[in-house]
Amino acid sequence: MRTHNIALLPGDGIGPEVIDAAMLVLEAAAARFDFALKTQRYDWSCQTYLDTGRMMPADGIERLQTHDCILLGAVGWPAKVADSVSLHGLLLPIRKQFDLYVNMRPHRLLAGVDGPLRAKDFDILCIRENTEGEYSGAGGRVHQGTKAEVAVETAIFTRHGVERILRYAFEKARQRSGRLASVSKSNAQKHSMVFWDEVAEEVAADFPDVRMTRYHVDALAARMVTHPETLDVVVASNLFGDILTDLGAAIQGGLGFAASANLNPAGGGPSMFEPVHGSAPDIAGRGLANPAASIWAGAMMLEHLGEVAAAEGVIAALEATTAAGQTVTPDCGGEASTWEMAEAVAQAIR
Ligand code: GGG
Repeated sequence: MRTHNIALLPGDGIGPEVIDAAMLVLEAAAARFDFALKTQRYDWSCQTYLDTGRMMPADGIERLQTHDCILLGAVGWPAKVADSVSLHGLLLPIRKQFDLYVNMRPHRLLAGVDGPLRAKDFDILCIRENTEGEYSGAGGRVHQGTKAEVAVETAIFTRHGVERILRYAFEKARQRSGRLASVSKSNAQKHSMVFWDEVAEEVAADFPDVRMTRYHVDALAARMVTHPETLDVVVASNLFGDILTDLGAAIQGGLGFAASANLNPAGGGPSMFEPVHGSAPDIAGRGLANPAASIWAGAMMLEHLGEVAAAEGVIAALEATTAAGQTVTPDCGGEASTWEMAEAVAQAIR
């Protein structure tokens, strides 16, 4: 039997709940579609940081390397650990170490889910650069705590990094509608974003069948709200992509629905799948979290593992559950708990 070796990183807050919920569904899919999931759980979190001074052990990356994929819940416990510590101690090093340079985030309305927009017929695939740009971590602070304090955060854009994310996005656009929106802010950021636009034009020359439109990020954000149906594949830098995909989550009904895949198309290490949402400490442990995003992320993982029929089965079951509207969490107007909604999705697969 085909066996896939998965590292589970539940993390903080609602992370463990949504990962348990996703695994309930993925196990149902494995049983139905004849494959096995071998899982290893790593409870690396802000609690690990408080106990050991590190978000993950020194050999954490080596341990993750042994798996086919990583399924991550959420990181962050801002009351106890600075968000910058949790992000730079776990999520960002995994993306960087495994060179997961593509962060792919689909935005569409699941059946039965009402987004806040009048336009319902949108299907946007955001491709976010995931290893450099504004999240490079380069910079520093001097004269801390004085009136002369200075903080510098350097965004690093390399030709290698910009070109490869654009090429990936062009390929995706070619497979879909042939339309690509490339996002920058080259009127204001005259070095990095002018460079982004130049590389985008160069890459575009290799894809004559794809119609690329360049947008400034502010204009693109407005268009996502006013005319989302005019957009298909959107490619953006790390920070712009992070912000735009929270907007994408909002228009698809909330962060509880937004899933993501962190991919290295060249392979060589595990790819990572995660809901876009954070740890939501205010609702942690209460069964209120919507498991749709982690289930959808799990489906993306199955597709990546070659289990395409199972991935489609998971999405179909999730949509059957949201369309029926009876066993959904309070953010979708229901009264079900995280686990009950996941159980309904799993039941629809079985
Ligand atoms: N589900 C993963 C998570 O906890 N994300 C929180 C977050 O702030 N992520 C920032 C990022 O995706 O770069």
